[in-house]
Amino acid sequence: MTTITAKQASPNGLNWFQDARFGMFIHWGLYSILARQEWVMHIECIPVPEYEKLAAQFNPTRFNADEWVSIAADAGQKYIVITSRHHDGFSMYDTALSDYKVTNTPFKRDPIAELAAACARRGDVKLGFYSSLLDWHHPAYRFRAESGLAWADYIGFLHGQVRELCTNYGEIMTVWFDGDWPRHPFDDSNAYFKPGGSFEYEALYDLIHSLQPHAVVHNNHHTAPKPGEDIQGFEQDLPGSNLAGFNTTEVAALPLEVCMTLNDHWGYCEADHNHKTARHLIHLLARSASVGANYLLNVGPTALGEILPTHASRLREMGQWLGQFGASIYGTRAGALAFADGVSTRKGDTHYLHMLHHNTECVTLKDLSAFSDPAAVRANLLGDDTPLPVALLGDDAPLIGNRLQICIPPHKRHPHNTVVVLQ
Ligand code: FHN
Repeated sequence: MTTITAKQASPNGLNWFQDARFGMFIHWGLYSILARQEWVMHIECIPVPEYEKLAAQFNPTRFNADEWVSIAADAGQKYIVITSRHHDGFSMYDTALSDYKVTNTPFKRDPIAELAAACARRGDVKLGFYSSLLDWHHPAYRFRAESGLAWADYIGFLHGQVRELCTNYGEIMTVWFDGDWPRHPFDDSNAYFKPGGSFEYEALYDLIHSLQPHAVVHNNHHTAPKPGEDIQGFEQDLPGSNLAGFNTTEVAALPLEVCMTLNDHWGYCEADHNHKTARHLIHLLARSASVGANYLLNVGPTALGEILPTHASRLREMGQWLGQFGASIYGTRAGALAFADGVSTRKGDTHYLHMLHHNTECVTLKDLSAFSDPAAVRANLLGDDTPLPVALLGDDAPLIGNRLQICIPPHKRHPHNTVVVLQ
């Protein structure tokens, strides 16, 4: 009997993902105890036996899955992607494939099972899992010579964990892989990053698409998408820009997702107070949506299981903006209108202008090709539906040609992002 393997997420899954537009990324693990970000084991050259001792200290007594899911929901985040196992190799769920896991700590509980139950209770936030391809702890990844294990043993572990994640926690919306980066020069300091062979992506992706037909497969390798990957991701950059220095890949014709830290680190970093403002975050959300990308915004909870109050506050403020103007983000696709000081999104023949500079009084649209009849365009303020006058200019400056101009009175502008609807 031939096994039917799905080669991509279902159309429903892909559409749901693109409509969702805004998610919460969570980096949480043993590294949260040291509070010096998720790469602390590598950066501080902590030997495995030393790092393993952290497991005996992990007891997030303030963890409350319903609270985390409510923070995401109140922020307007439609999904959560949480680290099931990061590069340090510690599993944050009750895996049957390793004893190096959260249920073997003083905490004893499975926080991912509790998050899955909390998402199911609410019904308006879906859950997905981050899975690190590299593993600084697993004997079949890092210590094959000493352990006598083979690369195939690690592949069995990796694929086995993905099968657990796709089987034991209900319907999930993504599996988000990370760690297979051709950019890393494998020198002595990181030779143990080097994979011992293929990750066997075709079988891995088929496994996901077969067990979770609506889940999108994402692999954060910073190169052109491979067969079976449903979305293309950009890390710390908008699609097409490369401030981070490793986003040199062409933007593919796939659903897109931008992932970013709220401050400068993914895992909890006590010294990092460089938290982005709500205004900047709302702009990043709008800019991502304007190029057809989701915005996956990260929080790094503490070892006690708390999302930082500053991060919760920023997310609440984003939720307040989305409560008024969410129609310009959710369910939209890349914008068709270009103008100074802002970006646009669209839903069919409805266009949303995101005015990102508070002191911009008027929007001028020069490329009117998106309108069948520019003279019939109507403008309203999103939020209170205030009608706005639309001037079709052209005779006054023949060299510039026809253009539409919409002006918004100062008292009607939002301090962070004023949205005008054109129909
Ligand atoms: O090394 C990881 C890092 O810790 C974090 O998980 C980010 C999230 O996109 N991905 C890798 C860096 O590219």
